[in-house]
Amino acid sequence: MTQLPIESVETTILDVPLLRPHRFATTTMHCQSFVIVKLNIRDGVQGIGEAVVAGGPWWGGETVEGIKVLIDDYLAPHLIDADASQVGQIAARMDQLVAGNPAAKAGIEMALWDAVGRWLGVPVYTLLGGLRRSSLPVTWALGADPAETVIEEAQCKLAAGEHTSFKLKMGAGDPAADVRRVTAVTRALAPHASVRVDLNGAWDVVTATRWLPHLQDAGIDLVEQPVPRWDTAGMRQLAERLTIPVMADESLLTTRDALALWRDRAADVFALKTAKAGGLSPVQRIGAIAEAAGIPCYAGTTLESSLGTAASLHAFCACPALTMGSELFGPRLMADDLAEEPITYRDGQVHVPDGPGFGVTLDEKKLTKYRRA
Ligand code: MUC
Ligand code: MG
Repeated sequence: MTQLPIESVETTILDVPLLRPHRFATTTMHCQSFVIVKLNIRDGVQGIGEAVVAGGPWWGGETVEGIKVLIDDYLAPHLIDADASQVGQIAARMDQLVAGNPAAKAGIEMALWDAVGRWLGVPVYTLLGGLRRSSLPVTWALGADPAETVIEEAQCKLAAGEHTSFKLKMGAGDPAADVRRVTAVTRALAPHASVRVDLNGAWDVVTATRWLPHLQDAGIDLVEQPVPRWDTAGMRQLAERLTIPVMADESLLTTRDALALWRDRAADVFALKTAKAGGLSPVQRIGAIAEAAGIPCYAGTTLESSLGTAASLHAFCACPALTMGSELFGPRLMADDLAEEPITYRDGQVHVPDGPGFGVTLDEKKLTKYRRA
């Protein structure tokens, strides 16, 4: 008996300006775009999801424009009359219909969970096994900008008592100059702050072997994805050579990736992300492998709004292996918030919202304001 028949699926692209440009190794973001997914279900129940990429196709190959077409033309027609309470069945069907495209699938899977939580009147974390923690520390991500720029920004965050952990983007330009930049930042912020780096796979293993020991000596606490996603042998070499942990991000998309990374001892820490995994259930499955393998996990960001951040928090706060904190700073980098009541950031922590579904409500006025023409 179909409990929650889906009557229609609406997708809307939103473009929200950032408070400052966010510079990666190969591209710079000035605004974040979202595909807001509305699942309209009989009896007025509605589930909201958010599909997001990190500022364009450079990270995982998806774009918000492609996500909208994929959902509208290839997934939504198969969702009509499906039972939204059968999240796993619908997710499996999506995998039959479409290979890859985890961010698009995550937007729909998220909306399914939100609808079921609202229908039952419970927070989604209850449906995922309950909370292991109700908040997560938040690392603030600094762009691949000059040392003085990022030092000033980090010192403002430190002075405000908002963040004591910072992630530096690097990998753009000459490695020696980049290492000098990161060393200057690390020395300027120590001992009041933790600094880690994310290379987004920009270096080869020879360059990483040459330069990462210098950053380790400078005092960084962790290195994320130093070499390309396919070079898990290089990740293993670096994990064996360094005393600071090596975290897998681009190398870790699926449960199979997680098993292989553990088997090959190719990462000390797993970065989990709702968008790259394909939703909350895949995050839980990867988290379960990490827990069995004794590999601690970190809650990564794809620069979600308060909506996507809330959804991710429900999964991350219910995940036993998620002991390395988060970088769920997205809503604080944006010039406006898409939720009627923004996510709570307090004392350097981000707090999972309570209330049915994800506990946040899409602000329809912002949907209108930021809707792409
Ligand atoms: C990542 O970890 O590669 C999105 C924002 C950010 O600072 O990093 C990316 C995701
Ligand atoms: Mg990363």
